[in-house]
Amino acid sequence: VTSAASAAELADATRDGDRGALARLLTIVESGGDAARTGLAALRPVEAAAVIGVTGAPGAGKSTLANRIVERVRAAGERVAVLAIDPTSAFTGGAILGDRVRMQAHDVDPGVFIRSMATRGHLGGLTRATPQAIHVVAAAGFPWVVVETVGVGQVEVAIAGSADTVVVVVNPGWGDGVQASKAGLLEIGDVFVVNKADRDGVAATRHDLEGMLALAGRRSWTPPIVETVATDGRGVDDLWNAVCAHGEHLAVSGERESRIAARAGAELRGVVDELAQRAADDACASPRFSGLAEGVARGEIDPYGAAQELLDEHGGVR
Ligand SMILES: Nc1nc2c(ncn2[C@@H]2O[C@H](COP(=O)(O)OP(=O)(O)OP(=O)(O)O)[C@@H](O)[C@H]2O)c(=O)[nH]1
Ligand SMILES: [Mg+2]
Repeated sequence: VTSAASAAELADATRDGDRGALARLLTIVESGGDAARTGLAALRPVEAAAVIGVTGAPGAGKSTLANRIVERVRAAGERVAVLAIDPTSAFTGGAILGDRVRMQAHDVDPGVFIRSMATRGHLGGLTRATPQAIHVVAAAGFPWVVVETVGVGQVEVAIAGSADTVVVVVNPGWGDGVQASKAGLLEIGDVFVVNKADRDGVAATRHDLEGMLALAGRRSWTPPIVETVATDGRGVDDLWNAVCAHGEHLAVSGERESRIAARAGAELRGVVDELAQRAADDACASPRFSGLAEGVARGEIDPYGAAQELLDEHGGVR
């Protein structure tokens, strides 16, 4: 357990560009609790980073494309952090190792910081931890953040959806467009990428996407569809141009503020969840818990009444 004082020290060191401190602070932020609270308080205020979400089915080429985006940001002379969020990694460890190996080219570049966010089975905690990790890397001097999430499951899709620019990656063939629509990715995509365009079925997949996007109705921004071969870099200029065009759109439409607010909303919701969970844990650790449980078992008290007594005893959520 890291003390509150050292979390504040880590925050100072992080602001001064200490990468080790940054890594440790991110671990604290993942865990939540008082140390996270102190560390984040010591970091603020931080100018919001430009966040690019990259999402899509497992194996679609998200990491390879994220790598390409990192190259473009670096070519523009800006510093960039990558947060790779993989819900399965806690169990296999394999995907993250693969990401690290693939992204190794950037590991020697001080302008790039790569971090795998471990979920350790607490997927819900990522709703809070991801926006907070974005604050932390922004404070450490990375104005660009690429967030990679697998586009399956509500939490991952919500995390991807609160980026400033959401890049949805599909592949040709296998009805990927339909998969994307089922996962709720059509609604959140600002730029669609048909990656692995070296394979058959690109035109059909583009056609599917166009049809489904048209059905989804008009928005103030019409999401472009670009074709890439992430492995050899083909089409990556188109992707980067589309991302930059969307950034322009966010700036002129004022939509960037609403994206930032949406991210803050997700963070706030996550913190409320964390505090409520902690209050529940405290209440159930009460010495009165087992007695009340016996009362419920004997039918002497209803479970809601018993729960209320436990929560009242602890004065609610602190
Ligand atoms: N043929 C071909 N293969 C690609 C392309 N892009 C990526 N790949 C390969 O597809 C595999 C998966 O790529 P990743 O970038 O790891 O995909 P991912 O979506 O990050 O995968 P997960 O994080 O495991 O969900 C790797 O073997 C890549 O080399 C492409 O455009 N064409
Ligand atoms: Mg990946």
